[in-house]
Amino acid sequence: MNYLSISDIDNLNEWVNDAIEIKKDPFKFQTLGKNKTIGLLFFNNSLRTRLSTQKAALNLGMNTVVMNFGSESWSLEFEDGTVMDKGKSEHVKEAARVISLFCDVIAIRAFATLTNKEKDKAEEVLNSFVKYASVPIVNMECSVGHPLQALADAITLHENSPIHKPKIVLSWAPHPKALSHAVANSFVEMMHNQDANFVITHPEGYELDNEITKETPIEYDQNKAFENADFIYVKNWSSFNDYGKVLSQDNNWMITREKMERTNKAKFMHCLPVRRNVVVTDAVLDSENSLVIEQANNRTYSAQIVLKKILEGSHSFTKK
Ligand code: AN0
Ligand code: CP
Repeated sequence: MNYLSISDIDNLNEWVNDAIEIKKDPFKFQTLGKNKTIGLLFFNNSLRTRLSTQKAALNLGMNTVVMNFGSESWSLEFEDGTVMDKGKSEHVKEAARVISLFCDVIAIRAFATLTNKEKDKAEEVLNSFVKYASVPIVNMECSVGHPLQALADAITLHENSPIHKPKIVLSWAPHPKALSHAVANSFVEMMHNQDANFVITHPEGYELDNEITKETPIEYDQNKAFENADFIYVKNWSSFNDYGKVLSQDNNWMITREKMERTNKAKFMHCLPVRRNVVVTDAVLDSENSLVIEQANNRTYSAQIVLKKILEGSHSFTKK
């Protein structure tokens, strides 16, 4: 029973509706998590994921423990059969089994290296915990996906949907540092389970993994893509084909008020954290059409529905 990717959601519409119900009465299932502990393991920084997942667990009556693996724990070895005579102090084989003694659910954040495509695709950290832990695992963003974010985005889309079938645009925007594909990938996978007119727009060379995008239309002209859009979902990612490279920082791709005026009064979405006046201008981010704070708010309810289903054991998650 794990929550590792969007494919672990058996019925997106049902989960979104359940999450909206929980949002109305967040403490309704306070006894479900009594005497259960979730351990949140961070190999990378976080604001929203760390606090909202704890909040979700607390709402369900669970206890929470958190550990930063970058600074607080022993550095872990993941390779099988290595002679551990260098920097790594402990093997994940022991660590995962020991953490399973203290925690009933383990949630993990381990970003892509963006230097080794094959290694990133293998999801060494997440999959090692799936293999060696004896409790359910929740993905708090791995190399290829961020399914808690995409579920929160599905809730936010549902709450703000127009009466007609919406046009939803995933737009790349510039950023000075190489960022991962995880948020964009899970958003695309989630969109495949939605009834929408979905388009991706990015400069040439920024194609996402076509095993994930499949038949999704790509429009290389951002202005054209924005025409008649109801939602503009913005994210930077580095090149996938030229793996982890920043090919362009062209600020013509930044989201501005002028661009938003081409849309059908579209709502602006971003997972946060966002760099102001690099990815999007102040005017757009501060406008009434920005949903970014509500997206962050829905992180609690996306985590809560996932944890509720794990605690109830009522759902056939990825089998261990
Ligand atoms: C991360 C990313 O792009 O994956 C986390 C987003 C939720 N963002 C940054 O590192 C700025
Ligand atoms: N959106 C998101 O996951 O934010 P954090 O990186 O702050 O957790």
